[in-house]
Amino acid sequence: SSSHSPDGLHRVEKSGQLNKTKIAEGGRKLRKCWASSWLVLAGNSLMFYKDPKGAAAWTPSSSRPESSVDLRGARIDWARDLSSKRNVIHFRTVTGNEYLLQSDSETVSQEWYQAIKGVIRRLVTT
Ligand code: I3P
Repeated sequence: SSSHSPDGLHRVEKSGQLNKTKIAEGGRKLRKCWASSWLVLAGNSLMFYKDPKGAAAWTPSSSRPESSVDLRGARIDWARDLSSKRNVIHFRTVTGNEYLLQSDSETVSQEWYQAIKGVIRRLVTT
């Protein structure tokens, strides 16, 4: 793929829909609030957009992210006891923000896990 993020500098590694809930902010636990979100992985960031509800794929210039997290120093693993849902990714930023990311499709969750992990690893060495 050769599409670009809104700043035009970073190649989009991956984009797509996942279920998301933030579970901690700065190390403080939050009440879960699961919602569908459109994710874009580009550069050193994971960006969360309003879910386009399948009507149209996200395009780089169409909108601004609702939020964005820095992947430098972030950690990712499979959530084991954090949810009753299946295929749940546990993602933590260096600032203590934590998210659960989930798809009913094991393949979709696996692809996101590998893509995010790949960027985190790459950032360790750059
Ligand atoms: C939560 C909601 C979540 C559930 C969470 C509940 O209740 O049902 O879906 O998490 O479980 O507390 P509420 O709607 O009243 O906020 P999972 O679906 O991830 O299991 P938890 O409190 O055990 O985390």
